[in-house]
Amino acid sequence: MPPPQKNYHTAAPEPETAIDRSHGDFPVAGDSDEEVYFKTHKAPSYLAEIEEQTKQFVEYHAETTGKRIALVTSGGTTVPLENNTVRFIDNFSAGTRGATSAEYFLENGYAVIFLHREFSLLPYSRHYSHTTNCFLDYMIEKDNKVEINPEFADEMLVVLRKYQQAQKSNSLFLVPFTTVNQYLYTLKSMSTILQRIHTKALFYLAAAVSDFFLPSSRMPQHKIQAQPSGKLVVDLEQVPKFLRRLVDSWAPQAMIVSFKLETDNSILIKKAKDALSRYQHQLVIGNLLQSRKNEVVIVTPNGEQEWIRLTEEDKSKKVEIESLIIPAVKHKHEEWMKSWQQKSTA
Ligand code: PAZ
Repeated sequence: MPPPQKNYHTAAPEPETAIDRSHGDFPVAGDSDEEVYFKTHKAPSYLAEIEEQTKQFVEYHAETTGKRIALVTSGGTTVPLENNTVRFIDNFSAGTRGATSAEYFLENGYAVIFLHREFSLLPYSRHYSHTTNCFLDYMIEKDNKVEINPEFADEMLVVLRKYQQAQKSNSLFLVPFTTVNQYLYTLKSMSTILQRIHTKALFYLAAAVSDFFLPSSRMPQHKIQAQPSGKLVVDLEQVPKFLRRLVDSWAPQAMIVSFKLETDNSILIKKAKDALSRYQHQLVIGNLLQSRKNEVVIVTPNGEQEWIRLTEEDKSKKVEIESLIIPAVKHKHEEWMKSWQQKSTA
């Protein structure tokens, strides 16, 4: 059994919360937005430890199992409005897509780094941790002891075995984030570490990352007080587009799959295509907020669109759409690895 993973808590503000202005407010001309971002925002205090554990995880699979590694991002990032954070902006994502996909990646032979919003859904425990699925509802009391309700025991045994197998084989590494800053720093570090396995790395970016944020240079240290105007006006800036960096320099050989969420069906495909031409990565999975659990569209750089839809029968059998998405992604990843092999032997 691998040693138990250490828990990091990302939801509490950093202990040292003073605003660091030592880097100045004016970036050197010529830096890209992404470079400016990392120069003007502090790395999370726990990052070095997580990097070390990630290196061990990647090295273990590179040397021992030879498994491909999927970095799955999941859940929503927050945008703090104060350094000692009382208020923050958040989004709807519960991490269902990410946690469910992580399970199917494991079933399909991948090792998984699960970069997730702390307290959002996790692979395996997700079956019992949602508020409408309280784990206590699965228990009964018998002779003064707690037991699993026999009605659910068979199903739970299946989940338990898969969970224990993932643990025993050291195939699942959980890494939390809360804020958009923690997410960006951690993603950057992990991508650089994953260069070790070249094309065997797969990025599956299902997290709902904030598009706007409050730069640390303008963040008040303490709780925002009532304003004389009776209003609170928040002036946010655009989060730099890190996907370009990921593709160009953080993980140039990895296969990169991003998600595109829209609420208007008529623009979904166009937005997916725009993302592919802007970032030059390998796959966009488009989904609509309203129907994301029942249908998605896989869009490739050459314009192919493959819809994956649950049939009525699938729905009645409680088939999860991720069980269909992951084999399709795995297939594309195999093609990606082959194309690199051909390039290197040509
Ligand atoms: O976490 P969840 O299952 O509730 O939602 C998943 C999702 C819609 C956030 C994901 O499928 C997705 O589209 N992520 C990318 C969002 C975006 O930045 O467009």
